[in-house]
Amino acid sequence: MTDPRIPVHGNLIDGTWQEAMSGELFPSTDPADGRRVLAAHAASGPGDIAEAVAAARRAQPAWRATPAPRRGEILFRFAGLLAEHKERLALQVVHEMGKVLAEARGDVQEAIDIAYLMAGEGRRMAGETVRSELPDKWAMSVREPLGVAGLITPWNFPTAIPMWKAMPALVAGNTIVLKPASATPGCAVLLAELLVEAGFPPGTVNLVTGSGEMAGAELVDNPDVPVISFTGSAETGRTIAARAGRRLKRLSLELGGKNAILVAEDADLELAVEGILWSAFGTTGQRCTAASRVIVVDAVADRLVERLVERTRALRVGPGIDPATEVGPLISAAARERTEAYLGIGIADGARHLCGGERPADPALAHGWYLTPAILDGVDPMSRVGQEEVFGPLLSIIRVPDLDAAVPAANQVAYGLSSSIYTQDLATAFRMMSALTTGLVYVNAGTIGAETHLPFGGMRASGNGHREAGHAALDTYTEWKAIYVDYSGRLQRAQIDNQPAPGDGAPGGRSPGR
Ligand code: UN1
Repeated sequence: MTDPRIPVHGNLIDGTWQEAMSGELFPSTDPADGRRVLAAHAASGPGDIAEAVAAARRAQPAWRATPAPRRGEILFRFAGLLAEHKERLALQVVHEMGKVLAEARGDVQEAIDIAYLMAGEGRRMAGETVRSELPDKWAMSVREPLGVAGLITPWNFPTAIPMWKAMPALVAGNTIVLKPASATPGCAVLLAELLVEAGFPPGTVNLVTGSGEMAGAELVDNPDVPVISFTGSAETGRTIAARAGRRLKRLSLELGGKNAILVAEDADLELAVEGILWSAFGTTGQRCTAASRVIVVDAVADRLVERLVERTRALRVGPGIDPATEVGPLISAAARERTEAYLGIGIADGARHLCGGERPADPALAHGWYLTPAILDGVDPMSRVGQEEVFGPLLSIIRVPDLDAAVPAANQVAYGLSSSIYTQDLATAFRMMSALTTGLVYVNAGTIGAETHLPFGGMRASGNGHREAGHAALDTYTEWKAIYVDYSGRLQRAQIDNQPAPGDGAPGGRSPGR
C-alpha cells in the first residue's frame, strides 16, 4: 500500500475529505484477482464515527428546515448524476465486488431508480387529514425526521443498497453517516462524491470507511444516532439489535434468506430452468434473495433436474469484466470456502452431488475466488444445507410428492425473504401467493429482481419487520406527529364532551338503571 500508484481515499466528514484519526489504511482488492489492490481506504475507528455523527447532528436542523420538495430536487439532481456516471460506477462495482458487468449496471440502475422515486417523495410525503370528533377542530398527521441516520451496508449491492437507505433518510430530513462494507469502500466513495456534487450541504452526508468492529459498532452505540439501518447476516443483525435495543433505537434489519422456487407438475419447465439458473447462480448466488432451494414435485423432478444440470455445467465462470462471463468470482477466499464447506456438509448428510463446486482449472482464473456452480439433489429440507443460508453458488434440490408437501417444505425455514412458484394454473398460483410466508413472492419468475417502488424485506429471521424501498422505506426514517388545531374558542374535551348522553342507547352510552 506504499505503492504511489494506488489511490488513497479518506472519509467524508462535514463536507471535507479527511484521513482516519489513526492515519491507517486498509486495501480494497479485486475478487477476480486477489493480488490486485484497487485502492487504500481510511481504517476508521470510534473517534472518526463520533466526529461524523457530530457533523451530521449539526447539519440536521437546517436540513430538516429545508422544505421537503427542495430536498427532493437535490435527490433528483443526484439521480441525474448517477445516470451520467453509470458506466464508471458499474465498472467500479465489477472490479471491487466481482459481479458481471450487466449485473453491475443493474446495481447502479437500482440506485438511480430509488433516487428518482425518493426525489418524488419530497413532493408527496403524505400524512393524513381527518375529521376531528369535535366541532371546530382540525386533525392531521405529518412525518417527522428522526435526526441522524446510521447506515451500515453490505458489499453485494454496493451502490443500490446504500442508496436504498440514504435516499429515503435524506428526503425525509435526516442527515446520514454511511459505513459501507469494508470489501466495497470504493463504490461508496464514488457515491459520496456524486452526493456532494448534487448539492447536499456539508454534514448532511458523511461517509466513514472501516471495519464493522471498529467503526460500525460505534455507530450503533452512539447516543446521537436514533436510527440504524443494517443489511447483512442474521448473526450480525442479532448483535446490532441487542446493542441498539439497549438505547431504544429505531432499527431496520435486512438479513438473510433461504429462498425456494417451487415447481408444479404443470410448470413450463424451460421457463422454470431459466428462472432457477438466474436466481441461483446470478451474482454467484450472493444475493439475500438468491434461490438456494428448488422444491419440485416428483412427477417432473427428473426432467427438471436433468435440464438444470446440463445448463449449469454450461455456465461460463470468469471475471465480471468479460462479456462472455455468466458467473463471476465470489467476494473473498472465505466466502468460497464457506460454499465449499456447505457442499461437503450436504454430501455428508446424504445429498447427491450432481455437479460443480470445483475451483476452475484455467490458470487465468487461479488468483480469483472462483467456484463452479454446484447442485445437490435429494436434499432433506430439514438438513443443514436445506436450512442455512449459504450465500454462494450452491443449489439444493428438494423432491416432494405434491404441492401440499411443497408448501411446508418451503416455509419451514428460519428465513422468510423471497419465494417463487412455477405453474400454469391460475388457481395454484393464487393459492401459493397466499400460502408462501415470505416478504416477496414471485409467480413464474425467479426469486430475485425486486423493483424499487415496492416494499422489500422478509418475514421471520430475514429482518425485524421493516421494509426498504417503496413508500414503506419512509417508515424507517420518520416518526408520526399528530397535530390538533382547535379554533372553537372554548375548552373541548375529547372522549368527555363527545360521549353519548346516558341512556340514549347509543353504543358506549350508559343506561340509567346501571
Ligand atoms: C439483496 O440481495 O441484498 O431483488 C438485494 C433483488 C435485487 C435486490 C437484492 N433487486 O434481487
